[in-house]
Amino acid sequence: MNRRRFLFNLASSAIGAIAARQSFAQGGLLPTTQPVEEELVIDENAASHLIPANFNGLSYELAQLSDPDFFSVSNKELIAYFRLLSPSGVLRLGGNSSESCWFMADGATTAPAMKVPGGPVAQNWMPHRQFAVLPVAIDHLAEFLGACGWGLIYGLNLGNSSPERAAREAEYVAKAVGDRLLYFQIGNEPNYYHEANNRTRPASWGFDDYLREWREFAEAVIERVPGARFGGPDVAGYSPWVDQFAVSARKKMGSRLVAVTSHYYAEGPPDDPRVNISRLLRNDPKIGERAKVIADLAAGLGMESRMTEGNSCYRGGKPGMSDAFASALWAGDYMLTLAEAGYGGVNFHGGGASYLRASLGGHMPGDLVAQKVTPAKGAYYTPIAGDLADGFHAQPIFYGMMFANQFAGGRMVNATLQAGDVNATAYAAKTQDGLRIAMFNKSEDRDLRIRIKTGASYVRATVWRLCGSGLDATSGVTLGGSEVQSRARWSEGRPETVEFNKGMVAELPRGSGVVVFVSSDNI
Ligand code: BDP
Repeated sequence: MNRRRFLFNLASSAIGAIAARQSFAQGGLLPTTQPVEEELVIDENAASHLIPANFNGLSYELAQLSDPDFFSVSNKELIAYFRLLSPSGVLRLGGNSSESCWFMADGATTAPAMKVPGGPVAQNWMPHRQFAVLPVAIDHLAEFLGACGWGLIYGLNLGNSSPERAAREAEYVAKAVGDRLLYFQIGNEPNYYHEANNRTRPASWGFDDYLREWREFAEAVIERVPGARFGGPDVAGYSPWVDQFAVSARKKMGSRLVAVTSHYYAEGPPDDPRVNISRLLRNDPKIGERAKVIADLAAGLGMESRMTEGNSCYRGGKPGMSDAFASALWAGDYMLTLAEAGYGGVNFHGGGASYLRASLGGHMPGDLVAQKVTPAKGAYYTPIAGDLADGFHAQPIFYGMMFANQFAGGRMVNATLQAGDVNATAYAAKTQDGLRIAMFNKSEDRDLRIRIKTGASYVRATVWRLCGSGLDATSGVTLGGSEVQSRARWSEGRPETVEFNKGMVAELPRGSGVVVFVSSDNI
């Protein structure tokens, strides 16, 4: 590319920055200011973790299987959305509802007894009804996964089931899903079982009880599925159970235990007025630090670490935040934080509103907030919204997941951003064709101009921007200049291409992200 074109592109990036500033400013939010000039230094020699091709993932309630037409090859639209996210992602089924699902192996199988906890319903956040999963739903799921090219993590009911029931279900799943089954999990967030708003177990129930029960289930599964593999403990938050389980279960199960898993919700609950976009986007180094402890522990024991469930705000998400552009920036940044820490994958929770509501004991507190913002729609954090009747569409967080997935298959390298006091982050990975660089400006009032410097020489770079008209915008999000259209149609808009020898200058307006594809090729 000649110098004139290079300058034109730099100018058009600057125009992009001004436009973004104006649109935020037009909303009456922010004054326009000069961009802060900073530097990003990339050291390609300091290569670390490989980001697996199946890094990207979704998590759904197991109860979603009570509709055998949902995960089915006839649901072509959903397959297209999955494939747009990743050609080789991971679907995790579980959630609170997995503790009230039962496998109806045949016409003679009856539902297990349902323990509805006592006390006021308003204070109980576990399902109050059961969901039957039929063999046909598993058959359809297997075909669906084949059409998507995705793998499966399947959650068995530990809360309200028996080892024998779990084993029969596991046997059917293993046979139907075959190689696409990565592993089973047993129980969803068992570290909450003893709590007052769960009560799946008595208040005195602890880790040793859990591990004993978990093993009984696992042994029963192994009897019917000799090659069964497991992940766990699938607990909520930064629980010490993660470390305890990794060490003790690995000791007992050996190489059958393949993954250390847990959940992370950044904020919550939605009806807490302190939960807002600024808090979601604030810089929290503890997330990466804690993730690194788990990833290192898992790797040291020969296992993968995966965040099998999570999102921006628990209890269904917060309208105006979890379904807004801020969630795209949060998700992209969070995924790459975990990739840098050595995680093998991340699954964002979502799915049909009715199943999520049921998973929360019939509650969806975001509705109370939504009355002021948007009409109540259900699960506010879901990456893919909609249903079979009305069709599906990509929510803002979906774009953040697409963005971060550009790093899948790459190897993280050192990226040091001098961003002063601006809330910004940067990541880089080596790929077969060169280098990928991601930057997020999570500040609400400061634009950045970043001078990127690399050790090696390259030829050119293509830039994709992650943009929204405001952090609270619930529509109009774009990646690479384009929105995801109906039926998951998306293609990169007019490419922004610049020369890249040992660096370039990138404009990074407030509230935006950029992924730079740096290539050693001339074409
Ligand atoms: C998790 C549960 C999931 C819920 C989610 C939420 O596993 O079933 O839907 O919380 O609170 O703890 O949104």
